[in-house]
Amino acid sequence: MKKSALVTGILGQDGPYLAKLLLEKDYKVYGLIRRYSNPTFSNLEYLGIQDQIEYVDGDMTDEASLINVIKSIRPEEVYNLAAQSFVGASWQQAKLTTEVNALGVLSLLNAIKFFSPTAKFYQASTSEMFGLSNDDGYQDENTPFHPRSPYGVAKVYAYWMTVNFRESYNMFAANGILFNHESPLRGIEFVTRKITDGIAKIKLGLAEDIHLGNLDPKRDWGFAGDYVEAMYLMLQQDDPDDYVVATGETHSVRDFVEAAFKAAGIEDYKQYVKIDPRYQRPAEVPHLRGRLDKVTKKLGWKPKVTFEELVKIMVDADIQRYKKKSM
Ligand code: NAP
Ligand code: G4F
Repeated sequence: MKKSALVTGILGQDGPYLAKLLLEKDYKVYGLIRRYSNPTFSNLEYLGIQDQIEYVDGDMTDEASLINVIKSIRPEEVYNLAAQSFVGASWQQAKLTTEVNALGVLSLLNAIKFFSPTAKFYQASTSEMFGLSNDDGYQDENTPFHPRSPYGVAKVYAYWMTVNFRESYNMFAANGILFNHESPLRGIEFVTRKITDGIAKIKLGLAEDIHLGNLDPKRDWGFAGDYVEAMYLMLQQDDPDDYVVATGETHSVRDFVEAAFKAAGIEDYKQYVKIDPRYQRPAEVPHLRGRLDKVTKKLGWKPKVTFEELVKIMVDADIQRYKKKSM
């Protein structure tokens, strides 16, 4: 019998990479999708796996739909990747962000507790929970949380609810505290993809500049394809636990801009970048850098793709995409 896994957020960035990994390991993969007037399967198509997933209908804000899904498929593993994941939008849509990212997780945990209590549960927690936390230059599993956005606040709730279900009901519930991870499948509004997409347009004469907010914040950026392996490994352990997943390196947004223009063969980037206050946030997370000792020691996980390789992969993919479109 094949092992079965339910992946929420299957149409996003991480969902397709994780689904591909699980399919390679011979899992039966169910993907949760919500009603949408015009859903896009383009990320699954990009990886060539759109026909290998069994799609199930549900929405994180509709508890009954989650109960129906869990009751009907009783998956052995549940990866909860669904979220309103764009930090910038979370000030405008704080309540929606809370309903999906916090209360939605409670609903899913309850559905599992009642209808598939032995299922192993993965919660997509985030370095945004650290926010403004005091640290020694790194954040790890013991760093206190100080979220800076409604997104971060909602994720802290979901983190603790996951811990609480583990401690209260003896469920296998694990948090992956993932630092920023990117890829050619990254949503276009996130800064890395906005930069690489913008550079591709500039390179091919389709745009003149890129409008960005604050270039000073530092992030620990890795490759999404590496990070889904850590998610999988967390659920293969005998005991549930929480893990930071990161590269241990940090770079500013400015560094990313510079490296991406360089990867596209454009040396003098400054003339193409316009600072636009519309993209600055009411409260910023200035510095993220994860310490990956625990995930390396306990799970044997390490990132494979370097910062420079990641930038190049993304720039090349966007240039190819626009070249294909124009053919
Ligand atoms: P993403 O590309 O934004 O994907 C999120 C997915 O969630 C989308 O497929 C979206 O569906 C789905 N979703 C949103 N609201 C929903 C709802 N009400 N019901 C059901 N599904 C809903 O995010 P990602 O980058 O893959 O990240 C995956 C998870 O990891 C998220 O929870 C994110 O917060 C977390 N995380 C990400 C990073 C990172 O750097 N990428 C780091 C740490 C944690 P639609 O396609 O229908 O919109
Ligand atoms: O790419 P971002 O929007 O990602 P952010 O806010 O770090 O959040 C991402 O990573 C989190 C993990 O730490 C995830 F939990 C979350 O779901 C998401 O995947 O912004 C990165 C930085 C910020 O400091 C932002 O202020 O880039 C800065 N920035 C500067 N100009 C910009 C822009 N961000 C965006 N999106 N657009 C800009 O024009």
